[in-house]
Parts: sequence; structure tokens; C-alpha cells
Amino acid sequence: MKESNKEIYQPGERGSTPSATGNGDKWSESLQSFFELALQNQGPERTAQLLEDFGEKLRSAPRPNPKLTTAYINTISPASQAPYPGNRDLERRIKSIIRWNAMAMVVKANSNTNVGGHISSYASSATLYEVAFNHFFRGHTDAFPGDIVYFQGHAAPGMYARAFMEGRLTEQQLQNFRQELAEGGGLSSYPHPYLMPGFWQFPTVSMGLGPILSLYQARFNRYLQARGLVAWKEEPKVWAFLGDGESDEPESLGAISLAARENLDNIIWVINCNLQRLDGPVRGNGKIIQELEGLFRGAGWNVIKVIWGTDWDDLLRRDKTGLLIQRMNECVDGDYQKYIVEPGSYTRKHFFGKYPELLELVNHLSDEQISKLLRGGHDARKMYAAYKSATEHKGQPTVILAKTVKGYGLGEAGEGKNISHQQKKMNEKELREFRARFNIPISDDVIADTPFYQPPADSPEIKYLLKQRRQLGGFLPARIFQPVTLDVPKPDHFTEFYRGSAREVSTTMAFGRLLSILLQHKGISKNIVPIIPDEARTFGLDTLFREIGIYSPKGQLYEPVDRNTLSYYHESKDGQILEEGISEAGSMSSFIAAGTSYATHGVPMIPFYIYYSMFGLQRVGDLFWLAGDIRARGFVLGATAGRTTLNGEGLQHQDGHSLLHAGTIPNCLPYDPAFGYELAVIVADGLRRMFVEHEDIYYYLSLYNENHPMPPMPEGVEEGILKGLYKFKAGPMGLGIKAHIFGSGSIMQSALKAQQILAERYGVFADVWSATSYKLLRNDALRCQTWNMLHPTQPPKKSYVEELLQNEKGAFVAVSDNVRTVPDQIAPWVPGGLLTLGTDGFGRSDTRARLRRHFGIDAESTVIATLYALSEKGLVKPAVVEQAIKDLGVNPDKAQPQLA
Ligand SMILES: Cc1ncc(C[n+]2csc(CCOP(=O)(O)OP(=O)(O)O)c2C)c(N)n1
Ligand SMILES: [Mg+2]
Repeated sequence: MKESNKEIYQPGERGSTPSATGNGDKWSESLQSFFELALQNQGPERTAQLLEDFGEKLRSAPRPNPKLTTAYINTISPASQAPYPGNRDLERRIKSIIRWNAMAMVVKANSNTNVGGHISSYASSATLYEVAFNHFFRGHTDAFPGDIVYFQGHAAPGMYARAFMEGRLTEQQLQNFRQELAEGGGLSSYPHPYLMPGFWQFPTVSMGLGPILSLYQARFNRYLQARGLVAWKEEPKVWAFLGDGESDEPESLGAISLAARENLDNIIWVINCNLQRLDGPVRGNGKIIQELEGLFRGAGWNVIKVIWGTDWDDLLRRDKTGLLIQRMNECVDGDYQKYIVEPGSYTRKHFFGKYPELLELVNHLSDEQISKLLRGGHDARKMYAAYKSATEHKGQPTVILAKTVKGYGLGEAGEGKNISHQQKKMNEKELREFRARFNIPISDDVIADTPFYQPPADSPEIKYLLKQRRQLGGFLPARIFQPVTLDVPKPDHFTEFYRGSAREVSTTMAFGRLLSILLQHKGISKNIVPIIPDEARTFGLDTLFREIGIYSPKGQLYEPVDRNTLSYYHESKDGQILEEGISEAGSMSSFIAAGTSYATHGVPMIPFYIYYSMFGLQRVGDLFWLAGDIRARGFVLGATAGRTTLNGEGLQHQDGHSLLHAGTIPNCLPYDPAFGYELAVIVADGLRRMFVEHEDIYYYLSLYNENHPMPPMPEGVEEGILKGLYKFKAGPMGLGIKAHIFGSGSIMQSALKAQQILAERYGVFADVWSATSYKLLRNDALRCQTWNMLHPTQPPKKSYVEELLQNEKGAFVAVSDNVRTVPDQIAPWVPGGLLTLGTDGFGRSDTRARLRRHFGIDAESTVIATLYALSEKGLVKPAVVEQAIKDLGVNPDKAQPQLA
């Protein structure tokens, strides 16, 4: 209430600045007197109530965005603006040099290559960053984990140019911007921890991902504190810098209410409102700052608008008519963009000229002075005041909406133009203008080469820049990884899984058991982070609610309706489960925050993110990709997997392709376990690889919901489980015809039944193999193949799958609940080829039996396929196949799953 009053009265607070209605002074004064009278006579509570009532009336009055937006002026008035503590001249010099080098990197890189790059995003945001670098971003020290900063991806050249000035990057590296494979290495286009693991921490350039990750990161920081896993004297701030166009992405704004709901005052977003995106204006017909203000304020954020630079303070103060604010309010972003590209005379005529009073207001300014009236985001004093206020704000997240100019300083080359984003070349004249504008000491004879400029080490600029960073604890960005090894359970911890169980259970249930065992292991129990998007009951994990609690910063303010049951909905301040509600993007963001905690905070956490497999990789695949880039570690569990195993839910739920998607992520290990012991072996080894060996990998495991017996683990199969294939059950010995069936997941049961039918009815003795990971087999085979190709005269290497199968005779068939491309991944290395059965096509609702017949992956279809593969090799007669088709009741002309 207090806060919003402040916003409403803020224009009046300026004292001499009247409201926008022209004769607003009187109204403002009457309201003020009413307010004071009420306060005296009725007291603060009753007055607050009265204002609330009026507010309510106002809300229902027909006007756009009632109460959610304030006038189009700065939120912080000059009177309440914190003074600037730095040396502005030196900071301006430093910033100018960084601007030059950032521009030079891109222009140079494109002078003899076509590698691209962006100048204009950083050009618009240099002040936003420099003020923060000089005064706010705190680096990592022994006592402080460091602020967490999400840099806008397209502003990367500016971060490199600063690191160059700081002496952290060489000229050679700058020279090789976007040429990472060049001799001596280069710099990645955007923030990629995978490519620059000592530098970048957080990938951002897929728009929308930085913003959502930053929210869940801020939340995860609170979670770590609430659970006593970190004890920071001071809490790090999470800063996220994003573009105004980027706010179009649903991921950008879709989770902002979380931050307000959980009072995340440890997060600050800075939206660079240069009014443009790639093609043109963000909201040409409206005002992006106002739109965002309404959205954020409505979501419960503290909003700080930084629209106008200091030059405007005087104009606003001198304007007694209220027309200036009115004019500011009525122009749209398309107009504001135009005022940048046109000369000052245009702004005089079209902006101020609309009202004679405003023309008079700028009489004392030349056209040039008008054209140089700064926007807030280019004014260090305004930005400083905003950051200071944001860092001190309590109880709410803060967003700073900073108005800037895209391509600021590029002049004719692209300032404020619609082509600005794509600009990566500058001619000599433009370079000279840029040099003059920012006063860079580069001589005429070399300017055409756009040389980098580095002031001497003892120059005031370098000394100042280093001093500021020293005071703030060190450089940023910097990814500091000091390995902390966890005492993970040894394989013998899982003997109950190796023994198997006669009771029929699903792999999802086996996972539930595995998780509860891990949660009891004292070496890692506290590091485990179960993440579930509102599906715990589906997976039978609701018993965890009571056992380890659901994290909730407010605890539980109510008595849950199921309090007297074993698995009641138990929220608590130090709860361990992240119950994300129905947000796969949010859950994946939590997975990434937890999975990178080993690097971000030096506290390794082990996320187990379990969800409906269909709503993972294909829905938020970009976040899975980013998890690879950011080197997240942990386990992702695609439950209710299988196009036919999850049978009733139909087309939109039944997943048969996540394993394929997962396999596209270079450092993700996809597995399709069939049995509880396989799951245990994979998870145990994953814990060792990630949290003892410190490998930057993560796991994708399919989990199914079909119950079946869980056999004991055969002797010596661990290596095969981990590598992707092992012989699970040899066929009967004897003189029969030999064949091999690869099964996986639930469909292993079809393979086993087929093995039996083949032996009993067709004299075919098939071995059944468990294919836990076709993708890993393929990776290994590809590695060997490439090596052999490049070493043609040396003895060839054999891949694991080739070694394993080289002496096996007969035909090979693979069957799974996935599309056929999954097993086909190893076909080139299977002796005599591989015939694959799978679930290509859309799923549909029916019984498992009918679905499996429909897709041709049931036991009978597998028998037929095996006989057919044998007949192709001349090992059985086609008539035998035909007979089997009849015997087994398969309709040879049944409709096939529809494929385009
Ligand atoms: C998910 C995604 N979609 C599209 C792009 C391509 N793209 C790169 S920059 C850009 C425009 C960015 O505009 P804005 O967010 O306003 O940033 P600015 O450069 O203006 O600061 C687009 C569409 C992308 N990087 N990521
Ligand atoms: Mg923009």
C-alpha cells in the first residue's frame, strides 16, 4: 500500500512538477488536503481504508491498465536519487575504450570472415553494465560466493572487451572472436560455459532461458540456505540482464510471479529497453516500458523505471503545465525511435512542437543539444540510483526498466535503425566518427584496421578499473570450480536390487525405492534434490511428501486436508522436495540450478527430476540443451515412458522418442533400463562419475509404469549395462536355428516371450539381450570408425558392440517401445544387419495388448520379425514366416501406423 501510494504521488513529490492534466495542481492540492485531513481526523488505518475504497472504484473505472502503470517518467525522483560515488570521467573513459574494443572485435572478425557478431546490443547497454561492474557486481571471495550474473547473450563482445582491459583475455583471443577453432583458440560467440569453462557461468543467448533460469536460481539460493547447506554472511544477488524484445518469449515472463510469491528480494532484473529487437521496434505502437511495468507490478514486483537522463530533470522541473509528462505519455515507441535517427530539429518540431509551451521550454537548447538529451539507461547517475535502490529493496524482486538507444554511438552506421541488430561492418568514415565521439586515441593511418586499444597498465583508467574490481571481490564473469567430492554409495549398497523381486513392480516403482534408499545414505542424503512438476502421485512418490517435506519458504500456514494420512501434503520451510507445480520449464530450471550448484556455490547437489516423459525433451528441449552447455549434473527421469506402455492417455501423452531427443545432447547419457538392477547400476555409476570423478555429464533415464517381475542380476553384466548392451538370457542350447533379440524397457517382456515361442514352436534358439543404451553404443562405434578412417594403415579398432557381437550367428532383431530410429542407431555395426521394431507414428488410447499389436512390437510380432529376418538370410523358408503369421493370429493386412 505504502509503496503504491509512493508511485501514485510521485509526480507531485517533485514539488514543482504538476500532474499531467494541465490544471492538475488544484486537484493534486485538494487530494493532498483531503489526505492530510483524513489522516488527522480518522487516523492512518481508516485513511488507508478510504484510499483502498477509492482505489477499488478506480480499478473498475474504464481506463487502460488501471493503477498498474505510472507516468512515463523515472521512478526515482531527482530529490531521492542517491549521489554518484565514482569518478565519472574515468569511468566514461573506460566505458568508451570498452565500447571501441567491443565494436572492433566484431568489425575485425567480419573483415575477413563471415562469422557475424553483434555490436548494437552492447552499444545500447554499456552503461548498464559499467555502472554495475564498477559499483555493484560482487566477485567470488573466500567469504562470499559472488553475485550471480546473467549477461545478455548478444552483449558478449562488451564482456570480452572488459576482460581484455582487465588483463584476463589476450589480444589474440579478441582477434579470434567467433573463431574458436583458429590457432591459439578463440572466443565463443555467446556465453557458453561448455566452451569457456573458466569464464562463462550462465548461457543466455537462447532468448528467454536466462530470465527463467535466473528466477529459479534465486529461489534455489534460498532453498540452499533454508536447508542449512550454505551459511552465507551476505546473500549473493542474482542479476539478469535481458533485452526488451526478449520479454516476448513466454519463458521470460511466464514465471515472474514465483519471484514475488516467494519474496525473492535477492533478484534484480535489468531490462535493456532499447525499444528494438532484430527486425524493428518491440512495441512501435505502444510503449514496452509501460507494458512491462504493468505486468511486473501486477505480478508483485518492485518496478524502477529509468527513462530519462539527468538533462531532462531540469526540463521536467521547469515545466509548470504538466504538458511535458503528457507529451512523454502520449508518444509511442515508434516515435521515440524516430527521434533518435532524425536530427534535433525533428524532435524540436515533432516532440516539443506539439504544444507551444513545450517549444518554449526548450528555447534555450540548440538542435544539437536536443539531439543529445540522454535517455536514462545511458546516464550513469540514473542507473546508479536505480541499482542502489534495487539492491536495498526488501521483500520483493526488482525489475529495472532502462530506456536506451540500440546501437548507441554508431551514428549513421546504425544508431536506432531497424538494421541496427545486424550491423557488423563499419566503413572508415563511420569508424572515424565513432573514434571522435568516444575520444579513442587511434591514429588516422591505422583506423581502417580497427585496432584494439589497451591503455598502459599504469594508466589511470586501468588502475581505476582494477581497483574497483578488487574492492568488489574480483572479476566477473568467472566460473570457479573447486571440486568437492561426495561420499557416494558404493555398488554394494544396492544389493536388494541385484537380488531382484518376485513381486511384480514397474521401473518407476523401483526408482521410488532407489530414491528412498539414497535419501537414507548419510554421504549424499542432504545433497539430493527431488524435483517434481505436480506428478508425484502419478509416480507413487507422494510418500516422500511426509518423509522429507516440500520446500516452502512460508512453511505450512494451513492444516492440510489429508493430515491424517501417511503421505499428507507436507510443506515445510526446510522441505527437500521442489514441487514445481505444472511447469516443466520451471522444473528444468530448478534441475539446472541444482545441477550446477557444484560450480556456482561449490556445493554439489544431486537433482533427480522426474516427470511425464512426453512433456520434457520435446516441450522444453532447449533447456535440456542448455543443461549440457552449462555442465549440469544429475538425473532426469522420463517417467510413464513408452508409446504403448502408457496406454490409455493417447496421442499427446505417449512418448516413444525422448531417447532420440536426449541422444542429441552431446553430454547427456540416455538409458532405457528394463529392470531394477539395471537402474541401480546406472545410478550408482552416475553418482560416481559425476560427484567423485567430476565428469560434466547428466543422465536421461526412461521409467515405465508396467509391473513385471524383476529378475536377479546375472553375473558380470555391470559393464554391459553401462556400455549399453549385454546378453541377458541366452536361448536354449542345441541344434536350433540361432537368432538374437535386443529388448529394452518394458518391451523386454515381449522379447522374452518371443524367445520362448520361437524355441517352442519354430525351433529357433534366440538369445535375448538387454539394450540399455543404443546411443552410447553408437557413440563408441563412431569414435572407432572415425579413428580407423583417419589411421587407415594401422590395425583397426573395434567398438564395444562389434566386439560383443562378432562371434554371434544368425539374425538380429531389436524391439522397443520407441521409434525405430532408436535401435537403428547401431544397425551399421550389427553383423548381417538389424531388423528393428518400434512405435513410429502417433500413439492412441487403448489396451497395451492392442497397442502393441498395432505397432507390431508384441511378442507375436517379434516372433514373426525374427523368422522374417532369418528367412532373409535363407535360414528359414518364407513359408515358415507365413505359417507363423497365421498361427499367431497377426493380420498381414492390418492398418499400419500412419507415417507421412
Ligand atoms: C529463442 C531465440 N529466438 C530468436 C533468437 C534470434 N535473436 C537474436 S537477438 C534477437 C533480437 C533481440 O532483441 P532484444 O531482446 O530486444 O535485444 P537487444 O539486442 O535489442 O538488446 C533475436 C530475435 C534467439 N537468439 N533466441
Ligand atoms: Mg531490444
